[in-house]
Amino acid sequence: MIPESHPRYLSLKTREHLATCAKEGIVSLEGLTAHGRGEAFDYLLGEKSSQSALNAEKIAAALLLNATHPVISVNGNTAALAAKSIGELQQVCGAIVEVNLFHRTQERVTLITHLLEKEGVKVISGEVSRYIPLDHDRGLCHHEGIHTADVILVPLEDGDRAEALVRMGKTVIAIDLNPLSRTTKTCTLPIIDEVTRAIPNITRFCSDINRTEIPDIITSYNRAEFIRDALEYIRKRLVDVLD
Ligand code: PTJ
Repeated sequence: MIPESHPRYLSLKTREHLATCAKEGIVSLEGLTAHGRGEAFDYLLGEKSSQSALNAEKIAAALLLNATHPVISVNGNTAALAAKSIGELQQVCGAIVEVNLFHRTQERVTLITHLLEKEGVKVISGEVSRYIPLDHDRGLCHHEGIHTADVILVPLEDGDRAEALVRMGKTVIAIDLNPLSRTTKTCTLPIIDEVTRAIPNITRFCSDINRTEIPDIITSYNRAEFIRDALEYIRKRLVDVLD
C-alpha cells in the first residue's frame, strides 16, 4: 500500500500499475525497463511539459488534423498508461488506432485491443502483413492502418521503425522523453514529453486550433530545435542545482 503522503506518490502508483499490467501480459517485461529510462529523463526534464514540448504538441495537432489518413500506433506501455486519452484524441482528430508491438504475440495484441476498446477506442482489426521493411515483428501492420498512413503518431517508439516509416515517406510524430534517442533524432517531429501529458495536450490543441492557422503551423518547424531546447533545459536545471 503506497501512502498518498509519499512525495513520489504518482510515480510509485504508475510503477505499481505498470507492474500489474506486466503480470497481465499487457506490458512486456522489457517495457518496464523502458519506463525506467523514461522516468530518468522525465526527472531531468522537471516532470512537466516545457514550452518547447507544448509547441511541438500544437504542431502535432495541426499535422493530425491536416492529414488525410492519420494513424496512432499503440504499444503495451502506451495502452497501459494512456488508453483513455488515446480514445479522446481519436475522437477529435479521427485517427485510426493500430496496435503495433515489438514483442508481438497474438495474445498481447488481443489483451491490448480489449483494454483500448474498454476505454472507448476504436481499434483497427484484420490481417497484418510485413509492409514495413524490418526483420522484427514491428514490421507487421494493417494495410488500411500504418501502411496507408500519411501522418503517424508513435509514442515510445524504437528507432528502427521510426527510421523505416520516415523512409517510407510518412510524417512521423514521436513521443519520447529521451532527447538523444534514435527515434527523436530520425522522426519528423519529436515531442520530448511524457506520454500521459503529451496526448491530452495534443487533444486540447486539436480542439482549440484555428483551422486557418494550420498551413503556417505545419510548415514552420525544425526538429533539431526541439532537441536543442530539451538538452538546454536539462543543462540549465543541472547548473541551477549546483548553484
Ligand atoms: O509493447 P511492446 O512489445 O511494443 O514494447 C514496447 C517497448 C517500449 C518495450 C519498446 O517499444 C522498446 O523497447 O522501446 P525503447 O527502444 O526502449 O524506447 C522507448 C523510449 O520511450 C525510450 O527512449 C524511453 O526513454 C521512452 N519512454 C519511456 N517511458 C516513457 C517514454 N517516453 C514518453 N513517456 C513515457 N512514459
